[in-house]
Amino acid sequence: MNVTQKIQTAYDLARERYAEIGVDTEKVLPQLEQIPISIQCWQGDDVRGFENPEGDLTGGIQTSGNYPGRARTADELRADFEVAMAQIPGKKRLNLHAIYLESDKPVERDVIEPKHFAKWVKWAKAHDLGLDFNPTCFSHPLSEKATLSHPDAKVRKFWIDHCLACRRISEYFGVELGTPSVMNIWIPDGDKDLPADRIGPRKRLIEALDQIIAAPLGNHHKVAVEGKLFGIGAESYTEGSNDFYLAYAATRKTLLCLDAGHFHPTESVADKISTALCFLDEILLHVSRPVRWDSDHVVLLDDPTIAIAQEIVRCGAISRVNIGLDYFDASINRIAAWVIGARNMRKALLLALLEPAELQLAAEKNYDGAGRMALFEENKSMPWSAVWEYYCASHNVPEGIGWLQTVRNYEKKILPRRK
Ligand code: RNT
Ligand code: ZN
Repeated sequence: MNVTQKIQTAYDLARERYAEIGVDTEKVLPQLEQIPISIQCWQGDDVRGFENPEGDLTGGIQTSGNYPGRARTADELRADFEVAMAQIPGKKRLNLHAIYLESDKPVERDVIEPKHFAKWVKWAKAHDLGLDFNPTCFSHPLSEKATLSHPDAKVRKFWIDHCLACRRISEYFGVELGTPSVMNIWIPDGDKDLPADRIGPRKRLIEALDQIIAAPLGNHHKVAVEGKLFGIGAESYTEGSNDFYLAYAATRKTLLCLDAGHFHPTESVADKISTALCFLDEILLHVSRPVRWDSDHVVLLDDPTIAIAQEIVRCGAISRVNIGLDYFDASINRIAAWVIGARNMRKALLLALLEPAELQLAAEKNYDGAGRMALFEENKSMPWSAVWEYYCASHNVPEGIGWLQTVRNYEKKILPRRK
C-alpha cells in the first residue's frame, strides 16, 4: 500500500460525494481491477516482429517516426513491456502477432508451431498474463496483392494454412495459461481504386474463413474477425468491411472485432457495441484513436474512448467485451505510449463505473431529458481523479505522472545499448 495521507483524505471525501449519487466506490474499485485490458505487443517495435525485422511494414498500415530505442529482440520487447506493465494498474493481457515468433532458423508462416512461442508462454506464466493472438497477413511477399481472398487458390491456401496454424498456437496459449486466447483475423485485402468486381473477393473471403473456422480445436481460444473501412493503398474498397464481418460473425458465431479507427470519422464506435451484443455472444475491441487518415494514434482519455467504456458498462457487458488496444506510435518513447494508452483505457472504465446509473435510468424512464442531461454533465466534474489516485496507490502503481520518470530512467539506461 502506497496510500499517503493526502490521497486517503481526498479519496474519503470523493467516496462520500459518490455515495450521495448512489455510487459505492468500494464496490467499483475491485470491479475495475478485474477488467482485463489486452495490450498490443506491436507498439514496442513498430509492428516489425522477429521474422524479418528489417523488412517493410505493408498492408496499408504504417508507423511514422524514428524515435530511438525500438526493441529489436523478443527479450528486449519483454523487458520493455515489464517496465510498462509496472505503470499500468489492473489486470493485463498481452496481444501477440504471428511475426513475434522466436526461432533459430526461418519458419514459413503456414507452418509455425506452438514451440515458436514457448518462451512467450513461459514468461506470460511468470507475469500472470493471458495471451491473445493474431495471424500476420501482411508484411510478406505473398500478401502483396491479397491474402485470404486472393484469386490464386495456392496463395489463398497459404494464408488459410497460416490462420489454421495460428489457431493451434492460440489454443496452446489458452490451454497453457488457463484463460481463453482471443485470435483476431485482420487482412489488408482491398483496392486502391474502384473495383470492377466487389462480390467475387468477398465470396472467396467467406470460403476461406469458413475453412479456417471449420477445424474444431478445443475451446481455449476464440476467433474474431476485424473489419475496416479503408487502408493506405486500399482507399476505395476493403472486402472485409464492418458490414461484411458483422454478418459473418452473426451467422458463424465468431467474435466481431470493432477497431475504433476503422470507421468514418463521424460514426460512433461506441454505438455499435450494443448492436453487436444483440446478435453475438462476445465481441473484441481494438481501442485506438483515429486522426484524419490514420487509425492508430495513442489512445487518449477523449470522448470517443469514454463513450466506449460507458457502453460496455451500461450494456452490463463487461464479461462479453474483450478489450484490446491497437495503436503504434514510433515518434515518441514507445514504453510511454503503451503506458499512456493503457492508463487512459483504465481511466475511461473507471469513469464509466462511477456513473450514477440508477439516477440516469430513472430520468430516462420518466422521459426527463433535462434531468438526464444534467446528470451526464454534472458527472463530468465529480472527483473521479481522487478515486483514480487512491486506486493506483493502493495497487502500488504511480498515481500520477511519476511513472514517466521511471520510464525515462529506463530509457536512459537502455537506449545507448540499442544504437
Ligand atoms: C489494421 C488492424 C490490425 C492491426 C494489427 C497490427 O488496420 O487494425 O488490427 O493494427 O493487427
Ligand atoms: Zn485493429
